[in-house]
Amino acid sequence: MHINKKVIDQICILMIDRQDALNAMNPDILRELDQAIKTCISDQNIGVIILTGAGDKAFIAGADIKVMQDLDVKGAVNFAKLGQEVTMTIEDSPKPIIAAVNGFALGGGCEIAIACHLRFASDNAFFAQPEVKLGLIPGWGGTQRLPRIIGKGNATELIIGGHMINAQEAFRIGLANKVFEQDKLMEETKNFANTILGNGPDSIAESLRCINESAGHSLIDGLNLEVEAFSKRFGTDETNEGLDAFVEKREANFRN
Ligand code: DAK
Repeated sequence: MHINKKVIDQICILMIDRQDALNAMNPDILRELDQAIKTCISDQNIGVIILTGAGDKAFIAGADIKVMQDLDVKGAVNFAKLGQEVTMTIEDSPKPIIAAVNGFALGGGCEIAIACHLRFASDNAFFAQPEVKLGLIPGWGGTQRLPRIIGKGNATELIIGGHMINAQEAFRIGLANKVFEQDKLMEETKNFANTILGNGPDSIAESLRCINESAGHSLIDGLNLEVEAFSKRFGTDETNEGLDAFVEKREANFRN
């Protein structure tokens, strides 16, 4: 088992723990992560998921290079599809998933981070898509998600340069949402998770769906999707509670 799970007050921390390989992902760990996230999604007692790496050096140092050494074309298709399945499970989660990037997020590790809804980084974090240095290209969605998050120019620079950038640079280009001192990362990430937990769970899920579906849609199709999702909120208990709480000058209680 390489995924440690801890649930406290509706926040689930999933920690990838394979420190002797800087948390590099092999097929077994990918499957384990996929299952762990699916279990969190169906657990009523979990509202936010935080994904991080064990130790103080790495979030995930990439796909396991030793596994890739033995791949033929068919094996590579399967490995790419498995990683892409995990990143889709993450991206499609109706519960927010925050990557707490506590060190190296390289190659497949960066791709898992960019599938998450938010990236909070420690000041010792480094991000890279170094696949071209290995004679590869990103295989778990890097060429598709990175341009959508940081723009085509920045993504191209990272993907064909293959170089590492530090947390501050990642923040500057919009790859990291926030940067914290290393020993504050989990505390600050949990603080933001608690902020999210104060908000309506169905409204959050619908917002994530609209944001995700905006990619690949024309603006007008995206706006229509938003109108549909927005209007469906009306008449629900959650929306009634949110609107009533504001008018009655009290905190909304969405989760009990
Ligand atoms: N895979 C396997 N082992 C890794 C690893 C990785 N990605 N990264 C680190 N390790 C292992 C090292 O081999 C070493 O193991 P031992 O030699 O002790 O057995 C241990 O972790 C500690 O690493 P170092 O001794 O190298 O530690 P340093 O502090 O000196 O350096 C480092 C840290 C992160 C700078 C360095 O380890 C490094 O450069 N690691 C490789 C990072 C990297 O290139 N990551 C991207 C991998 S490529 C696709 C599917 C997927 C992908 C692409 C295509 N298709 C199927 C189409 C994804 C590609 C990638 O992710």
